[in-house]
Amino acid sequence: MAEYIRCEERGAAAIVTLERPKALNALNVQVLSELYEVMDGLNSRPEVKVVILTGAGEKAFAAGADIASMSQMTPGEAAEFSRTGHRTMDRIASMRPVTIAAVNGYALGGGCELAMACDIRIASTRAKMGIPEVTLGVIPGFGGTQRLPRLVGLGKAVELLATGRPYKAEECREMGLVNQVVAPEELLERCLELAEAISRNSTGAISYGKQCMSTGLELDLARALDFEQRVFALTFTEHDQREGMEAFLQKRPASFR
Ligand code: DAK
Repeated sequence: MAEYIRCEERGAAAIVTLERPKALNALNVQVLSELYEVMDGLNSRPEVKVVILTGAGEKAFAAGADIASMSQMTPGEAAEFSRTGHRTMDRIASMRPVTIAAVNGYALGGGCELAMACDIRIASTRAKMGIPEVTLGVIPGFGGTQRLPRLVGLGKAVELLATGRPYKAEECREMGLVNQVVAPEELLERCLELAEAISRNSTGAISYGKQCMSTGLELDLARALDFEQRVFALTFTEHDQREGMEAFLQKRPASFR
C-alpha cells in the first residue's frame, strides 16, 4: 500500500496524486518508487486509457527532488536515487495510456522533470515551473536537460537552466512547456474532459502514434518516416483499424477495444 501516492479512477481515467503536501510533494526515493509501482500497474490495465498526474494541496505539483534527503546522501545512495528517478521517469514517458500532468502549483526541478515526462501538461494559473538546480550547484538529474530542449528549443531551455527562475504559467504556455492554462478550480475538470475526449478514440492507435512520435524524434527524418510506414502497416493487424473503418462506412460510432 503506497504511503505517498493516491490513485482514484473515473471512467477510463486514473487520477494519480502525489501525497506529500507538507514537503510540497518533494520527490524522495520512496515517493519515486511508489510512483513507479502505481504507474506500472496502470500501464498493464487496458481499460485505463488516460492517467492524470497531480500534486496534493494547493501549492505544489512537486517542488523538486527532496533537498533534505539529497543533502545527506552518500555517493552510493545518490546513485540509487538517480536510478530510481530515471526508472520512474522512463516508466511514465513510455506509458501506453496518454499521461496528462495537471500542474496545480510549483513544478520545480525534479517536479518540472516529472511534468515533462508526461505527454501533455495542463497548468493552473497558480503554476510556476522551472529548473532551479544550478542554484544548488547541480544540474537537472531526471532527464530535464534532454526533455526541456526537445519541448521548448535549446535557447529557451538554456535560459531556464541558467537563470534557475520559476516561470509563470502563461510564460510556460508561450514557450510550449504547457499546452493550456486554466483557472485553478477548473484544472481537474478540464483534464477529465480531455481524458474523456481521448478515451473515445482507439487507445491502440494512440499508443502506436505516440511511439512513432517519440522514437521518430531520436532518428533522422528518413529513418523516422520509414518507421512510421512500418507502424502504419502494423495498425492493419488490429481490431481497431477494421472496426474504425467499418463504423465510418456504416455511419455508426466505433466500438474500440
Ligand atoms: N525538498 C525538500 N523539501 C522541500 C522542497 C524540496 N525540493 N521544497 C519545499 N520543501 C519543504 C520546505 O523545506 C518546507 O518544509 P518545512 O520547513 O515546513 O518543514 C515546506 O516544504 C514548505 O516549503 P516553504 O516553506 O519553502 O514554502 P514557500 O511557499 O515559502 O516556498 C518554494 C515554496 C517552492 C518556492 C520553496 O519551497 C522552494 O524554493 N523549494 C525548493 C525548490 C527547488 O529548488 N527545487 C529543485 C530541487 S533540486 C539528480 C536528480 C535530480 C535532481 C538533481 C540531480 N541526480 C540523479 C544526479 C533534481 C534536483 C532538484 O529537483
